[in-house]
Amino acid sequence: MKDNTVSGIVTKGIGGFYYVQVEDKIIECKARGKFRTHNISPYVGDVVELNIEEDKGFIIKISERKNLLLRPVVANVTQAFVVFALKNPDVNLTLLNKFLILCEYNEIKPIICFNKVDLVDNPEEELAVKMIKQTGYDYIFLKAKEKYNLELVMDHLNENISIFCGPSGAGKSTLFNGMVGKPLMEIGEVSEKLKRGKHTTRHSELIAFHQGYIVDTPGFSSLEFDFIDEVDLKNYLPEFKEYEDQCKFSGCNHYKEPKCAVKTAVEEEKIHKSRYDFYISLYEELKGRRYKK
Ligand SMILES: Nc1nc2c(ncn2[C@@H]2O[C@H](COP(=O)(O)OP(=O)(O)OP(=O)(O)O)[C@@H](O)[C@H]2O)c(=O)[nH]1
Ligand SMILES: [Mg+2]
Ligand SMILES: [Zn+2]
Repeated sequence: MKDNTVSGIVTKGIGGFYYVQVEDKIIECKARGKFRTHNISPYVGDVVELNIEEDKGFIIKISERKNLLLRPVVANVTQAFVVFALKNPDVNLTLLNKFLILCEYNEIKPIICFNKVDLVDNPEEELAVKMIKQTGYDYIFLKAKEKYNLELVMDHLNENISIFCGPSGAGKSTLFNGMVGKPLMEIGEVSEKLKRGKHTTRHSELIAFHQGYIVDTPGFSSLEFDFIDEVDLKNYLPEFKEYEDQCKFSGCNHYKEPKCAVKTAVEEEKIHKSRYDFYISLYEELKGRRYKK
């Protein structure tokens, strides 16, 4: 009997089976019983070791994860295309900023994709675009439906595990399918979204693409942050960094402290007010939650 151990990456998990890419092959695997008894599951994105016994794979080891996103569950993500439509649906700034916090927290590089630029007169004048410009993050204007600028997205892929996140209806699947060149995921109509049963992307799957992997995800509209301590929140807004050394108090939370350089930068319009207002409202929310416990 042939018996050997190889390593690969989990690209899909359905009904107790895991599909593991080993070099250029996908091997259908089961996880060893010990994972079930310890309540540990391999996730999409996990680097695993498997035993191959007569063409069947058994996952025997999961490598330590760089990170683990929970909604949807994907491990070891290095880059996120944060997709928001400039219209239909309108940009929810709070949600956009929450995605960015989540990226920073997980050490994922975000690239903001402003989609549906065909629906606005001047994308540069949109509040969300002005805000993002001041963060220093990379951003791309897209018309996913017309495949306009998709090559800019592809140029950023490199050897990453890239996720596409953003609210339902933003155009993630359209973008994703347009790049891959064949429909992998169902595309839904915004107007149909409220009707039961008519929905779109259901599970995550890693797809080998260029030198890396891309993941399509279900849309989400709210994110929880209970794992972040309010005093750490400031570390996840990178444009605050260059000012915080000049705050009067070391460890300044840029909240009610006097002589705060971050607040001055907001007044001088060097930091976008929407980002600061978002920061304060999330800071207060996290602080309030902690005292309730
Ligand atoms: N006007 C316009 N519509 C677009 C564009 N890109 C996508 N759409 C439309 O937006 C709708 C939603 O697109 P999807 O790709 O399904 O959006 P999604 O982000 O994957 O949505 P979920 O899977 O629900 O999260 C579809 O009707 C698309 O045809 C665009 O560039 N311009
Ligand atoms: Mg979708
Ligand atoms: Zn400060």
